[in-house]
Amino acid sequence: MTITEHAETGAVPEPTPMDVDAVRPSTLPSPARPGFNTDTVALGALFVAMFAFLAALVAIGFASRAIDEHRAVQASEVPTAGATAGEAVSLSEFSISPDPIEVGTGASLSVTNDGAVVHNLSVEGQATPMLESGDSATLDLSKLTPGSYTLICDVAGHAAAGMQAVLNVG
Ligand SMILES: [Cu+2]
Repeated sequence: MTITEHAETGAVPEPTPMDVDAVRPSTLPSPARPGFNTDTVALGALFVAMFAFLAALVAIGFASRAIDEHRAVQASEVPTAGATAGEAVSLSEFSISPDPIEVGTGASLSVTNDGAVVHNLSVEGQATPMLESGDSATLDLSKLTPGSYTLICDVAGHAAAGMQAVLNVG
């Protein structure tokens, strides 16, 4: 009876120190594990930081590419505006068409005499040579600042007869 009691009582206190010992080893390595975990986390954070840095570089690369492409588009739009430089103008009896004529600064006009008699095109002291029927010439407008001008034919009486057109620059 007493043996079994001892055994029982002995068996009861024994697991308690075992539990304490079981707890102690687990608590002892656990401070060490957080040490490992901290390093692992630090390494992980470093990798994440490096990845983020690389991703940022790639993003910057794409952004600068996008800017370059945008600039390229803008640059290609400039010659398109320049295409207006050679805007076709037709002379006839007795009109200048189109009217009005809209151009950007630095533009020029591609003038053709579609009439039967001699005509020219003149604005602010700039003029094409006298053009025979069917002839063409370029009228340089690069000296004109933005504003509204009147194009005329210099042949006597032609402007009064209707050979006038509004030229808007800018
Ligand atoms: Cu004329």
